[in-house]
Amino acid sequence: MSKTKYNVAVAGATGAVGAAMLDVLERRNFPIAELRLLASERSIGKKLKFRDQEIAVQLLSKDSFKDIDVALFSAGASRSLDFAPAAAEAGAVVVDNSSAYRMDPEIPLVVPEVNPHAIGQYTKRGIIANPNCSTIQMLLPLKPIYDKVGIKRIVVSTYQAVSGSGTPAIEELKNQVMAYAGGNELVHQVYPHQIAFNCLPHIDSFLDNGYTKEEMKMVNETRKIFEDTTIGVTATTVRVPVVYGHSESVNIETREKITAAEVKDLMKDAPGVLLVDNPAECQYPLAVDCAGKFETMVGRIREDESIANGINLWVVADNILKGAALNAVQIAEVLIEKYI
Ligand code: NAP
Ligand code: 3JM
Repeated sequence: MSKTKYNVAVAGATGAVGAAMLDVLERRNFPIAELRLLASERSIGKKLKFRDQEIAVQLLSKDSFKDIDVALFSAGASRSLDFAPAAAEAGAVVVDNSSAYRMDPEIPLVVPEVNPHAIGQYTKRGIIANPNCSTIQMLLPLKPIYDKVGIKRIVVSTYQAVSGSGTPAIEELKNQVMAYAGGNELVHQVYPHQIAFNCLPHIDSFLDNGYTKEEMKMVNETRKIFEDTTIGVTATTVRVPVVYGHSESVNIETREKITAAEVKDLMKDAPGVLLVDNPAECQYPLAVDCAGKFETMVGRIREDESIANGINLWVVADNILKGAALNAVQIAEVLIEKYI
């Protein structure tokens, strides 16, 4: 640490992820001198609470970043494209939560427990990308397995919470549940279909290969973070009527044999991972238990009896915390500890 306190900007401070950023900065006691809160015209003058202060929200513009050391962005991909370069130009290091820069070869894509060494590459463009929520929580438990026995292929299906689509989606689910209970018509705007009492195999837009962008984020980001272009990944991403917490069924084929007991042992020491795996007592990771928690929960670990070297895992994390705000703040912590 070269300074004792840092000037931090949060772009998208009024959103679901922005609010979690403030919460995480406070909970982890990030050393802040000035906190600058930025959002759209709609929020100018609105006040947000941080520690014992009330801070007024300012308009996000190219001039917002004078004297800022770290800029945390979660205002959507097009705002990141429009304003992150200006923030970097002004001398801030940007940690971007959107998909805008993730696959740019000059921009590091980082999960601090998995590839912290990549953070040093921020010097190229002044921007570090935060991976997609579903990728982050999958790679935490896979990292120690990858290091020990190698991973050839991953087959993942996700069960993703509506909070990943922002505050309006949470309202849509709640309104539909109330309408259903009252015998009224279910109205949808955020999603193309009813989300209450339903599962939508459709997150982000469809591509020519039949996959969604969300599915291809998991494929491409995994390869970039593991620095392994040979790893096979296939994903099906599904929106489910859960408010907080993404769940994932992860099936892997390893290069060498590993037993379920050995995987459980690895999980006990894996950074950021909490092993919850006692089926006899009905204990396994649940979305309703992960809300507000920093750990990624892993359970239902068992051998895939259909192939020689296969393992199944059930992985659950708070998509707004480890999937977005916490991971971004952890990157900022490494930055101030080692680099700025
Ligand atoms: P949200 O609740 O809808 O909040 C959106 C935020 O962006 C609000 O603060 C909003 O400000 C701001 N914003 C929108 N348009 C703007 C503009 N033209 N100029 C300045 N600010 C603008 O969404 P969210 O769930 O927090 O997600 C925000 C972004 O974070 C997403 O679009 C995505 O890129 C990223 N994200 C990443 C992950 C991940 O997996 N890493 C997960 C979720 C989200 P107002 O309140 O003033 O409108
Ligand atoms: C999660 O501006 C946008 O369209 C953002 C949409 C979005 C993203 C994204 O693509 O950045 C919403 C929720 C993500 C993400 O993490 O990839």
